[in-house]
Order: sequence, then structure tokens, then C-alpha cells
Amino acid sequence: MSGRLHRRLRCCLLGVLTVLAMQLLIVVLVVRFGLIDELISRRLLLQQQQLSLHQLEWREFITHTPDQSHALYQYNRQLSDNLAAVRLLPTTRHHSCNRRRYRLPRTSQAKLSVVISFHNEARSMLLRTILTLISRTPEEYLHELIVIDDGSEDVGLLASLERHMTAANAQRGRPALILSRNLSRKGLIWSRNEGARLASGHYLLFLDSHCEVNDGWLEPLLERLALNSGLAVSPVLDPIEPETLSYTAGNELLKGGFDWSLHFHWLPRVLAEKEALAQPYASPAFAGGILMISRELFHKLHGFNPHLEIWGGESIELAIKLWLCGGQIEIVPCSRIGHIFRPAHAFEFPLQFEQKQEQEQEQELEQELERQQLDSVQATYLRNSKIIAESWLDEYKYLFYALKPSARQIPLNLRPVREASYDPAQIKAELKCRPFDWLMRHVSPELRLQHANLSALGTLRNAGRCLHVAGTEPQLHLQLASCHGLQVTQWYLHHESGQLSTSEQGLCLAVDAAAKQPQLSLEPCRAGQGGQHWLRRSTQLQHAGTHLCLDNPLKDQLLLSHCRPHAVSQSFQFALEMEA
Ligand code: LR7
Ligand code: MN
Repeated sequence: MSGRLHRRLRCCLLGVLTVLAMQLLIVVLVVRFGLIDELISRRLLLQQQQLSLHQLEWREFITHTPDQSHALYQYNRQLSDNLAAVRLLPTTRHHSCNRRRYRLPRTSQAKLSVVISFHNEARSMLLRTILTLISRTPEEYLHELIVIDDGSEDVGLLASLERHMTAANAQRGRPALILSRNLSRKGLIWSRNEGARLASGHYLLFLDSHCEVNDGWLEPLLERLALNSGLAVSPVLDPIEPETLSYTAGNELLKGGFDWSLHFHWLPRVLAEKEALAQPYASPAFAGGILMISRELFHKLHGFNPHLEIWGGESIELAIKLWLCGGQIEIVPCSRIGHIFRPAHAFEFPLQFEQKQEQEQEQELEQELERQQLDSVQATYLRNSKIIAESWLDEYKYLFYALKPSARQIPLNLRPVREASYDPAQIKAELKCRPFDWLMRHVSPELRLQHANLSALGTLRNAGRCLHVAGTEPQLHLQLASCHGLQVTQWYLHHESGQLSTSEQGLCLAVDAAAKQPQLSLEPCRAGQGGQHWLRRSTQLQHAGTHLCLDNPLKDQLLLSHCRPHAVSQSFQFALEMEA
């Protein structure tokens, strides 16, 4: 009898324990993988889906787009018109991001102004960008939305957007909408500066007009910015495929960077030991042009360089400026924003000449571009890059020119701009900015590696004297002279192809091997030219065709002689060796 009771009790106890264990397991699973947040956010999303484009009022708004062509947008516009305005997106961030409680600033100290400039964006796409942002951003932080129409062909868009938004906003009361239209095309850089000028929030977010913010995008960024007033941040960008508009996970193992031609690049990052995948990480540049920064810091840095035109380079310039002048950049993987990466530019780049007296200049420029076979897109971008190189790269700008020789001929034509005081030299003095060299050593060591076929560069020294181009064109000759620090006139580039070029004139050191007495000369560089091939044997420079070495037998004189290992007079050192 008591034995049966005992057994029954044990049975009972076992049952209770099993149930408890199961419950514990469920709790652990839910907490560990953020399932609760996931469930809550799914429910919210379903509610948000009611912001469907099929709702009558938005339908009327989007079907107004005059042009249906694919080429105008470079993405599937029809599909965009038929997708929900706010659609369910896959959770692309690490699951630990859902569980984290972010240390957020008080709402009264963290008002956000979002700046969106667009040129010829499909209405449904622009609307999705805006509505998704509104529905996935905590109302109490989202202060205002500044939308700038940069001279789009769809002239009625903004007025119509305003009507519809006012009706929709009536229920929410927030955020304030500031709509502005450039009657003529001003470019995204001008427009973003204008947006920042109109803004009154504590923080600025610059967004393209074909983006979808993902759930919880703001909090991780805000947390970082509130911790460090010198910081600017980017989310990880999730790619949206232009044809199918499918939303996929971006890569949190990449950081933003650039090369010596000032092209943007994604760079691999190495996770430090024990560093979590979801942890914010320093990045030489922003994730493209999508970035968040305090308004105060943005203005302290004098905003985007207003001399840059239409498209390109502004976020790289801001990144360089920020790092050199005491700030930092981080990419925050718990924040995700989707962006349509389009296969080609969807618009023309008008060359900007507004005043009549500049017409002559314009013709000259057009002839020059034709000679260099550059279209207006390339020319605008190259000109912007040249401005950045001239503003921030110090002596390293010659690396830029070595890679982009045609930039030398691009006229800068710096016209007076609204921000009359934009002068990099003045900004450097005012903010006590560091030299570019510092960035190379501390922020973007990749620049040393991304030397694009250069094996060494800089001044070329022999016994404390520097190689120097003397005379005037076309009668130039080489000699040794006292070194002028890091002066351009004494810069040489040794290319992996074997060419040894002067950075200032872009000429190559040559030897006529057929001549009786081989002579040194400076010639225009020609690829594959035997006479311009130099080998580096330790610190010796040996001419490949004649096997003779560059020598300095007498004071400041340069000539060619038989190579003698360890001869001090044949030892030439570059300032900067590039690692292979
Ligand atoms: O004249 C123009 N006026 C505009 O308002 C030309 C463009 N624009 C708008 C345009 O409608 C869009 O919203 O500016 C935005 C950017 O132009 P896109 O989307 O045609 O080009 P993009 O996606 O290549 O833009 C990248 O480079 C730009 C260089 O000036 C900006 O920095 C953009 O912010 C940047 N976009 C991103 O970084 C998103 C991720 C891509 C990457 C990497
Ligand atoms: Mn874009």
C-alpha cells in the first residue's frame, strides 16, 4: 500500500519536474534567441502592413508618375508600385541585437531630423522610404522629415505628397514634414547641405530615396552617438535587389574605405579575439552615403564640401575630415537599413555652369573632356575627387594623380558658393586637424596596401640629398639637390611595371639604350617602353635595358655607371615603401 503511494508520488514528482524543465527550456530559448521580441515585432509589423499602397489615397498618389520606363529608375518600378508601402522584412541582424536593451538618451535631447534628397524617384519608392521610416522609428525621437526634390521631372510630386501626408499625419501628429523643391538641378550634395541647414533636430540622418529601414534601426545608432559626441555612425546596409526588390542581409564583416583614386570600397575587417559579431566597429569611411551624425558636429565640420557637385565623394570627404579633425566613424551592425543598389546611374550629370560669362569656359571644358574621352558623369566625379585630393591628401595627392592622370587637366572652376567660408586650410587650422599621413597610419592601413601597382614612392634620397628635376620644360634634367621636406617637386613613383615617374610632371625616367653613351632623360610615360624600365636591387636602381645603375659620382650629378653592390653613390632610398 505505502509502496504504491510512494510510486505514485514519485511519478507525480517526475511529471512536475519534467513540466518545469520544459518550461525552463522554453524560457531559456525565448530569452536566448530573442523570440519574444521577434513575436512582438512580427505583430507590430502586421499592424503596420495596413499602411498598404492599395489604400485608396496612396493609390491615387503613386499612379501619377508620368514616366513608366525602366531606364529612368534602374529598378523594377511596376513591382514597387504593387508592393506594400511598409512590408515585412526579414530580420537580418544578429539575434543578440533583439535582446539587448539599448542605453538611450532622453527623448528631449535626441530629436532626429531625416534628410532625403531625390531626383526622379518613382513615387511608390519614395513613399515606401518615407512611410517605412515613420512606422519603424519611435515617434518620440522622430522630429522631422526633410524631403528635397532635386529638380525632378515629376513636377507635381511634392505638392501631392504634401496633401497625402497631411491627411495621413493628422492622426499621428508627427513628424513635421519640410518639403522643398529645387527648380533646377542642384545635385545631392547641395541638397543635403540645404536639408541640414533647414534641420532643427539634435541628430541628422542622410538617407537615399530608395531605402527601407529595418526594425529597431534607430536605437543602436542613437546609443553610440549619445555616448560619444565626436562620433558619426552608419548602419549595415542590407541590399535590396533592383529587379525582384528582395531584401537580403548585408555583411557585417565589411567596413567602408577608399583607395588612392578616392573610390569607395568595401574592406574586409578582422574580428578581434572575443569580439562579438554584433559589436559596433571603427570604419575608415561610412557605409556609402548613409550616415547619422549630430547636427552640431556636422556644422562644426562645415558640412559637406559645397564645391563638390551633383554626385560623388561627399561622404568620403566627410569621413576624412572627421577622422583628421578629431572625430570617429563606426558601423553599427545591430542597425540595418535596406538600399537598392542600382546597376547604373539613373540620371544625367549636368555640368554646372550657371552664369552667362562662363559659356566660353564651358566650351573649353567640353573640348577638353572630348579630348580625354570623359563623359559628364566621369568628369563631375573626377572633379569632385580632385577637390578632395587637393583639400586633404597633402603630399599624398600625387598618388591620386598617378592613378588618375586625367584629373590634372580637369579644371577646378571653384565658383563662389553659398558657404563662402568653405576653405579646407581654414578648417584645418580652426579644428587643429592632423595631416593625412596620420589617417594612413592609424585609421586606414589598407591605403598602404592599395597602392595600385606602385612599389615605392616619395622623395628619392642619396646621401641626404634628394633627386630633383631642374630646368624648365622642355629642357628638364635630373640632378640632386637639398631636400624640401615632402615637396612635390621631389616626388617619384616606382611602378610595379618598372616605370619610374616624376609625380609633378608625370614624366618617366628613360635611357636610350641604343645610344653610344647611354644618357638619362625625362620622357612622357609610355606603357611597355623598354627604355623606361627600372629594376630595384636593394636600394640600387638598375636600368633594365643597359644593366647600368643610377649613380651620383660627383656632387649633385647623376649618371649611369656599372653597378657596384654597396656603393654609397648608387644607393637611393624612397620615402615610402609599399608592402606587396
Ligand atoms: O542630382 C542628384 N540629386 C539627388 O537628389 C543625384 C542624386 N540624387 C539623389 C538620388 O535620388 C538618391 O536618393 O541622391 C541619392 C543618391 O543617389 P543614387 O542613389 O542614384 O546613387 P548611389 O546609391 O550610388 O549613392 C551613393 O553615392 C552618393 C554619392 O554622392 C551618395 O553618397 C549616396 O548617399 C550613396 N548611397 C549609398 O551610400 C547607399 C549605399 C551604396 C553604397 C555603398
Ligand atoms: Mn542610392
